[in-house]
Amino acid sequence: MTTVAELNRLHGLPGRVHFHEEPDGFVFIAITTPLATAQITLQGAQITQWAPLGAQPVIWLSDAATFRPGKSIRGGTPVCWPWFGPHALNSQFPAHGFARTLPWEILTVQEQNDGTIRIELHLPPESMPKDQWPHDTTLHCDITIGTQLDINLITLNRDDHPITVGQALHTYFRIGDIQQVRLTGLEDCPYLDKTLNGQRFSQSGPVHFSQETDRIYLDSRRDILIEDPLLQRRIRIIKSGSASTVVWNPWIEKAAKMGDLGDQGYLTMVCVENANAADDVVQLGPDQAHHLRVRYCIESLA
Ligand code: TA6
Repeated sequence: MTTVAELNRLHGLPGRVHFHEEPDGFVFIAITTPLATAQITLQGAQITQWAPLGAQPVIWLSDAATFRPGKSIRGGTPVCWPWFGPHALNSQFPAHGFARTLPWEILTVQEQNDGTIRIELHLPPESMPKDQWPHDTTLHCDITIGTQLDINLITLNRDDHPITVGQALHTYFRIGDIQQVRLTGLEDCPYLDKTLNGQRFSQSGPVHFSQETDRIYLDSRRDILIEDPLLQRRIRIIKSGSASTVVWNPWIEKAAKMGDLGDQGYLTMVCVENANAADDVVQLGPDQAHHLRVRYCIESLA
């Protein structure tokens, strides 16, 4: 694995992009620009912090998050790939796939003409566990950081046979109070309610939160808005290449059992995940690529 000194020599941008390492070897990328600040972990290509200049953090990270190699991080933008949720056949395989708990590699780091920072990473194919994923596939993640946050997750099937990929950007958003937040953009979408054994319902009106909420919305292709009256902002989620949207808040009991969500963490987070899950998993033929793209931006409610 490339040392942090080497990473800074190859990809560091003085005053903008700096690599640093925590005691147990966890490597972070710190991004500071006139537009925004952010932090990314090499493990999982996970954005653990992002705040446009002068704004409250938009990405939520648990106060009780732990950073241990091979262990998922509670918060940020976990990459769920090449399946979402439990593995369909083998419960021993990790929930949400292996991409979020493996070390990724930097391909390029650039400061672009508009002042944004673009970082391209990939998950080395040779690090993908062949017992879990006996396919020849590449996985890239392009991240552009500015007053907006763009993520493009690119899967390429290099095999001579079709593959089926489930995926999600399992993003945790920072909100003022889950009891006052509502989501719009999911009206009339069918959804599978995982708190009710996956029963199918249709969304009527905005989504409000008053209990554990764990839903896979299907055929959900419109912008999703997180309306946050306490922080007086809305977070707009613009997506393409994603037919599903997963909405999750563990609420009190489940949060207490999780151990890494913090005491009152559930109150200030909501997961709105751009996905291809359940009925919407992606079939890729030989040499076919799929792009799962999101753009997060904030708008004032004042
Ligand atoms: O996306 C919602 C969900 O599938 C929930 O069912 C819950 O398991 C959550 O993901 C967190 O999963 P994790 O494996 O990160 O603890």
